Amino acid sequence: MKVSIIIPYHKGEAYLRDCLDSLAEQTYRDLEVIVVSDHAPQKDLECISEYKDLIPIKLYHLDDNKTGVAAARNMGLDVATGDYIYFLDSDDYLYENTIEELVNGALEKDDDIVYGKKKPTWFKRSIYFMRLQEQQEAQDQELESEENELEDPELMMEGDQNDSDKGEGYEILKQDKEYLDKLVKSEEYINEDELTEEERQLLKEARIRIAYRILVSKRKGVRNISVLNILFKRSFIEENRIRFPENLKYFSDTPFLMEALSKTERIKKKFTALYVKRKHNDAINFPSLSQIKDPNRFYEFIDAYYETEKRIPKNSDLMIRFEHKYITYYAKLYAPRLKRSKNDIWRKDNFIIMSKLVSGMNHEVIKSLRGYKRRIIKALIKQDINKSLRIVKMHLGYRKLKKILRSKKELGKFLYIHVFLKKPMMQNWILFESFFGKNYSDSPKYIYEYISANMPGKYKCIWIIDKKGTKIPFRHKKIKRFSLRYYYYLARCGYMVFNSRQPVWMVKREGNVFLQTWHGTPLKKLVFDIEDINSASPKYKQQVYKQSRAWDYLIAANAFSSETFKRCFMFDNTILETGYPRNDILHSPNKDQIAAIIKNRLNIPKDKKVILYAPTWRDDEFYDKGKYKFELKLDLDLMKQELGDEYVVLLRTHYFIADSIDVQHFKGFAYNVSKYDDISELYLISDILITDYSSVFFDYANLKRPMLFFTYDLEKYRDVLRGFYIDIEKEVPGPLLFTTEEVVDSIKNIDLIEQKYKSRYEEFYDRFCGWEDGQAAKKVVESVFRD
Ligand code: C2G
Repeated sequence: MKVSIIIPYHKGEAYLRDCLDSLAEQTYRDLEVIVVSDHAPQKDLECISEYKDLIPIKLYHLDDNKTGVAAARNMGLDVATGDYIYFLDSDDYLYENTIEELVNGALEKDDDIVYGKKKPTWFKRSIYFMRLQEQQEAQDQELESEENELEDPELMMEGDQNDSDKGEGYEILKQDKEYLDKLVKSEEYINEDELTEEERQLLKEARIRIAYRILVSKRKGVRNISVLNILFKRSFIEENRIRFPENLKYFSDTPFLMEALSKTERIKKKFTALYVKRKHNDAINFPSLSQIKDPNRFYEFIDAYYETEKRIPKNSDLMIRFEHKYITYYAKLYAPRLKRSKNDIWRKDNFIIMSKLVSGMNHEVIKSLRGYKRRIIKALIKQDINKSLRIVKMHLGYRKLKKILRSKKELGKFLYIHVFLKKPMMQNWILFESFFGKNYSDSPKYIYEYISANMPGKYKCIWIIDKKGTKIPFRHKKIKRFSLRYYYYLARCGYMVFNSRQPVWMVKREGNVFLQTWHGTPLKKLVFDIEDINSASPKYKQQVYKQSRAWDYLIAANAFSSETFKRCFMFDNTILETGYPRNDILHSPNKDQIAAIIKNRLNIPKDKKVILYAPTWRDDEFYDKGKYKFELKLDLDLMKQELGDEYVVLLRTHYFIADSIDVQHFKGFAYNVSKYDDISELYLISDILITDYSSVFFDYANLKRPMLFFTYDLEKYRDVLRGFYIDIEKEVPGPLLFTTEEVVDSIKNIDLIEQKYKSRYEEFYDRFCGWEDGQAAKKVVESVFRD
């Protein structure tokens, strides 16, 4: 049984490779892969020939006068010779047994259609399967412990009882819809030979009903209805001449699938066949069809309805369900736009076109509607646009109110937009934030102190600080992030000095000056330089793009940062090439006195030298959004034993880390300084730095003191998670170490290490610290606060 796999291809070679790799690894081998190029670049297509020895692959080209997924898939259908057809998108990939599962499913009862399950992801293949394996291992461990529990005789008995319960009422005779639906959903094998004709008919209807529910009605909106991960018998498609409507760009799957559902006699669910649907993470430069914002989408939405209506019988069960779906989608998505859209022509069009469409629908459908949907559709039929507007307004207002009453953040945002933004902006108010309000630190701190010391009284300074009791010098106001006052100041301050991203919903006001200091020389690839983002949502690039449009100034600590920021943020406002204000303290003439004070404050014995361990966070180890795990891989026992006489160790986790390291057993040797506000002050008191892939080493280098790199997971971090801008093995000014023994050994021989890395350190210093002269805050303030 040959399966023809049809892949339309337009662009995205890296994605296509993942896709073809997954085909080359299919356990089912009787394949015919048909790639239809929709005017793809020649150089991309060359990669296809590399797969010729691995899979039977053929390349076709759409004619010059044709374009789009629908036309490409139709061409694939015309040239396919397999017994089955399977549509695959060039940016997605499969599990190795996907096709085998589907074919086995189809062969059981000679089905026309067998559909599997889709798994959304934004990971490339290597990471996706790596994670899956990790999850599987964790699950296996859990299962093992559950199995142990099962040995309890009482639990065993309970299990037995359940099984015998299942036997009852197991026949199809019950003719109960719900029961049948459950049966179909369970994918249980049913011996149809033992059924009566009537029962068989009922079962068939249940199968189509479930398929419709899964493939159409459960899909969010109409645009997610898709033919992906469905095996179609080719003779079924050809006998019914089912094709994609080529005039549709976004919704061409809908009429095709609906027609197939209405004509099939034999359809089956096979959820063991999995399809990985990849979400694109760069909606700015490489949007997927669903990420494109196109006002024509509405007209297509309408066309797709008529196209479907043409293909399936009026008043059929399927059509009635489909009409429901359309009404729901319209009420949820397009009706609200009657209010939101500023385009009058579109609004009228929207109204008239939809009212015509609804008028042609089955009356029972309209009658069965309730609440908001009923009111809006009735107004549509009466062609009363003003009434519709009122209904939509009421509906949206009510929803908003519910949201506001449920969450303080929503209330804050509401006041921000409707009240605070309406008040005048204050040109002499400055809002400061460092690491999302976690502490008083980083460049915003040094800029604030410079302004306060040198321009007293000129500005009102407001700090976003979450931690109670944070000590901040000079006159200022403290507010908590996401408190009502936070929204108030976010709306009214003329200046903002932030070291990380601001909220996406923040409105850039006319005349507002936003100084983004950022928080490190980039080592890990950022935003548009990341090919596959791994722990951020697919919205990451889109959001950072929007946020960075609001930044008027961005600080670069060195020429490398300056170049990188321009590219990775697609930034074209002013870059301040001044060095980092946060590093001024490292060049301060009285840094030794400052260090003595800090050492004293932290109760660190004066006679001990200090090792600072400051690792970064890991994209793939987290509990929840922004809450990352950290497992200490340094053996503190060994370190204390070997180094305790001469050194103490300061442990400093990244601000994203939620775990707290327990140092109780290491009193007098290990100190947890993760909550200490300002890491620059910790650099000052440290004699040696141990770090990994954190930008801390760019800053610490200003002190020219020795650095060690504890990179126990280098391969994973560099090759799989993010990718680095510099070659960490060749360019960092210290050794890469993989065990505590190596770390201890290096510390014992720190003089030798310093000598060995001397020239590399000098090069590194010139490249990344050359601009730093202790005057960065002054230079920044003079450029930004000029008035
Ligand atoms: N940091 C810290 N403690 C650590 C690690 C980092 O206080 N254990 C602070 C340092 O100021 C550091 C900054 O957080 O410069 C950024 O930390 P990175 O580890 O480099 O990680 P990330 O937040 O991903 O920022 O352009 C810079 C990049 O965005 C990296």
